[in-house]
Amino acid sequence: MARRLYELHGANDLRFSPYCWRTRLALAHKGLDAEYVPVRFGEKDKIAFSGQQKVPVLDDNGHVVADSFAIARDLEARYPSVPSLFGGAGGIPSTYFFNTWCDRVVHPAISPMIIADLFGNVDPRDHAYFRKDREAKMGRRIEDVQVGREAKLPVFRQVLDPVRFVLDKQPYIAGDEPAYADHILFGTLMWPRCVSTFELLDPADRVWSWRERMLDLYGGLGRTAKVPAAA
Ligand SMILES: N[C@@H](CCC(=O)N[C@@H](CS)C(=O)NCC(=O)O)C(=O)O
Repeated sequence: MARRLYELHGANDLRFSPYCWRTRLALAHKGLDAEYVPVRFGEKDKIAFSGQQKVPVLDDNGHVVADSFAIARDLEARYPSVPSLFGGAGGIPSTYFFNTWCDRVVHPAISPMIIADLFGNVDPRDHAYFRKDREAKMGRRIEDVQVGREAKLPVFRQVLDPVRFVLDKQPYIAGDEPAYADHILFGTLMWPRCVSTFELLDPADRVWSWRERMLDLYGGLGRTAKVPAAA
């Protein structure tokens, strides 16, 4: 048996799923090794054993959990003696709020600025599925959504203001040390980084400096991730 993380796989070995990044960091934080199993959008059969259709899925020696937040909670419960992801059980509900805020507020602010770049880095075998699915949800052609993205940057940066405020008082979102709240937003920001050369953050922003520190954690897990070649 082994510990396996099933995660989304794009063209040219790019791994850009924000949720899979969260789980990668959660595993690294706890010092747990995993074998990474690439899954394309069109390979739902590979994760059928999990009873649902999305990645990440963690199969920990036959113990199967899907959904990044559920995986983090599960790792915390089953590996309590290694560094905590939540700073104790009391940290789970507030971290869940932060997870929900990232998914429901930060992701929609990023998506229109990178969706065509993302499409360009989806495995070509998944292009038809991805276009049909996303264009049905957005009601527009993928290429049209990204046009004029520079004008959307100020709104996105404004959205991150609560994070900026907190990082003025403490080095990490979770406090003095990084924990799962940091992995959540970092995963969110790895998604554009792994598909686009369009920079969302200003180097003068303390969110940028935080991301720099996060990129170097766990042996440079984020820093060494494959990113698209500059145009
Ligand atoms: N709430 C889930 C969301 C997982 C999710 O949406 N995963 C995407 C990859 S980023 C997926 O598997 N999508 C499959 C599809 O769109 O067909 C989590 O936190 O893990």
